Formats: sequence, C-alpha cells, structure tokens
Amino acid sequence: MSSAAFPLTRTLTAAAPVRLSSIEVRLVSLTLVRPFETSFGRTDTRTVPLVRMVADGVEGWGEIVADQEPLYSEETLGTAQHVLADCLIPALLARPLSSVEDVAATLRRFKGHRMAKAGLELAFMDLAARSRGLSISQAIGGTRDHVPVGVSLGIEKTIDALVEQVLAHVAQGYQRIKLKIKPGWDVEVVRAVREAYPQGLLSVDANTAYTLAHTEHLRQLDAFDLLMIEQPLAHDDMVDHAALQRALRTDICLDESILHARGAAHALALGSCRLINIKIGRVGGYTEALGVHDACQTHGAPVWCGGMLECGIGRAHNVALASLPNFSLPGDISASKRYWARDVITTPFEVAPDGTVAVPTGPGTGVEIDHAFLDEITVGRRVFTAP
Ligand code: OSB
Ligand code: MG
Repeated sequence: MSSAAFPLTRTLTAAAPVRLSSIEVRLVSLTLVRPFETSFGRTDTRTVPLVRMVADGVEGWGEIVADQEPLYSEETLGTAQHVLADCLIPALLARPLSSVEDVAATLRRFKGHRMAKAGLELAFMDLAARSRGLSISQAIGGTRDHVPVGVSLGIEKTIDALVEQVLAHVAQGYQRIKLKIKPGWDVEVVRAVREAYPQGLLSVDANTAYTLAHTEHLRQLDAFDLLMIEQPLAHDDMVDHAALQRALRTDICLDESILHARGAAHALALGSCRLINIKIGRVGGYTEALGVHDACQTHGAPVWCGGMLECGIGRAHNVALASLPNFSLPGDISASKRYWARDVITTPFEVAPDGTVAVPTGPGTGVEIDHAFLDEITVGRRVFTAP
C-alpha cells in the first residue's frame, strides 16, 4: 500500500472512535543471553509487563519498561500494575478513544507513571495503525526505511573482556559503541577501548553516577573524542549539568532527566546538555516522544532512540519511532539476539552488516507475536473488560 493513499498524521487518528473491549496485562519472564551491568545494578532476568488491547477483532500490543526495583526511575513492576489496574485502564475502558493523542489526554490527569502510560499508548498505536492498514512508521510520518543502530555494552569483570565485546560488536556492523561507566570504571576503560577502536563512534553512559565534584576527573574523557557522555549527574538536576557542560568539550546527552517536551526545551535552553535521547517509556508514550523529537529539532539538536532491554514488542515500537527525521544518531536498538536466545516475535530483529535495522512495513508494529512461546514464558495475567 502506498503511503500517498493515506495522509500521514503525526498522532494517528482512528477511522472512527475506538471502543476497547478489553485490555490485558501479561507478565512474561525472559533471561538475557549475558547479564547487563550499569552503575545502578546488574540485570540477568527481566519480568516484562506486556499490554494487549482488543477492539472490533483487532489487537494491539505494547510493552512496559519498568523494572523490579526503582533504580533507573521511580517506577517499578508493582507501581505499574497498581496504576494500570486502579486508574489508567478503567479510564480508557470508560470512553471511546479517537486517537493516540486522545489516549494521552485521557491519562494526563494522573501524574507521573509514564512507563505504565506508555505501555497503553503503544498498544493503542499498534491497534489503531493495524485497523487502518498503516505501519506505525507511516502513521507518525517516519522518513527512514532503515535506522542506524549502536550497541550499549555493560560493565564487565575486566577491561579485556569488555574490549572483546567491543570488537565482536564492531565486527557485526554496529555503527556506535556505548560503554557503561561509573567511578572506578571510566577513564582507563575508555582509554583501552579507544586504543582497540580508534576511529569509530564511541560514547559513555554514567546513569547518574557522578557529581559536580567529579568535574576535573570527567574532563579527562575529553581526550577520547567521544560522541557524548550520557547522564553523568543526578536525574533531577538541570543546573549542575549546565555547569558541567560548560566545563566539558564533550557533548552531554540527557536520558533520565528528560521526562517531557517542555523539559527537553528547558535543558537545551539552559545548556544542561547538547543532545537528548528519547525513550518512549521514560516520556510516557508516543505523543510526548514526538513532542521531544520536535523540541530538539527546533533547537537544532539531533536525537537518538534509547533502549531499556526491550523484547521484540517494545523494540518494534522503538524502530518505528526512530524512523522519524531527527533521529540522525545511531540508537540503542540492537539485534534481538544481543538480548534474547529467543524473542517473543516470529521474525527477530537483525542488524545488517551496514549497522542498520530495517523498519517493518506491515500494519502496526509490523511484527507478529510468537504466541506459543509467549504462553510458555507467561508468569502472570490479568484481563480487564469494558463495563
Ligand atoms: O541508560 O540507556 C540506559 C538499559 C537499561 C536501563 C537504562 C539504560 C539501558 C541501556 C541499554 O543502556 C540499552 C538497550 O540496549 O536496550
Ligand atoms: Mg542512558
């Protein structure tokens, strides 16, 4: 189907208002092929809440990126399940919904809980796009058929083990390597990786592990021609980040600190960062993700798509989002096999030798659920039906 036949809309409007008949929240358990360690902790198994929405015989799927413990953000599996069951889902089942934006507007009076809200917006976007026969990329005005990708590599036991990981991923074509850093695992690690990987795009992510007292220490990273240093300071700080950015040649990219389009505009205006990554879960859904994308574009700042170790459903949404024009830097969108021995979708995501991932062209996310496998790994399930 040619996109010209359908006017592209920034936030998809359903052909007719949708009355959801049910929303299911399903917990699945997945084990990473290799434990992933950041400055805030180590993950080897994830329990992932998936959202399935049904209306008029069409279904849509979303994924919630909250973790067991509030280490990346305040949200947890527990808070997500509570707020979905007691606030968000009842609000959506109570009325017809005309667009993804309408979903966002219906949930807006509930403060915070962005990851839980995003799971609902994702499922609705998939459902609405499928019912129109559009891919999500088409529906939101995506302009790329392939998106450039990188890989985020966790803290290892030894520098040699990390360098081995770096070289293995470079050989697979990844366009950018990102290293997790923390005090005690930073300058010497970056120096060793830079020696082994002298030319390529390299960045670091501290996940809030430093304070302004580390300014002189962090200035040593300026020697390695890094693409960026991601989230060096506290998640709720804009002012110290601006002071640090003034002291560094390397661009700061904010992740945890950016919760909405207004915050993105403020951070860029204050000089708290020069780059921003977008995670649909962190900002609460497509509506706000598009807002952050546009705010950055207005400011002349390119964006890239962050990741939260998603399974194939969340990954498919990330790929669709990253097809928007201002996503010109490689995203943390790696191949399914970098995370999972078996993904929950029938055709796992692959990275081509040129370091890109193809944007699915089928309706909605363009991926199909592997239902047999999903049933095997399901550890919890709750179905909510319209009143
Ligand atoms: O800060 O970008 C981050 C994973 C979990 C939580 C936070 C982050 C990450 C990653 C991995 O860096 C990105 C991915 O490959 O999904
Ligand atoms: Mg990050």
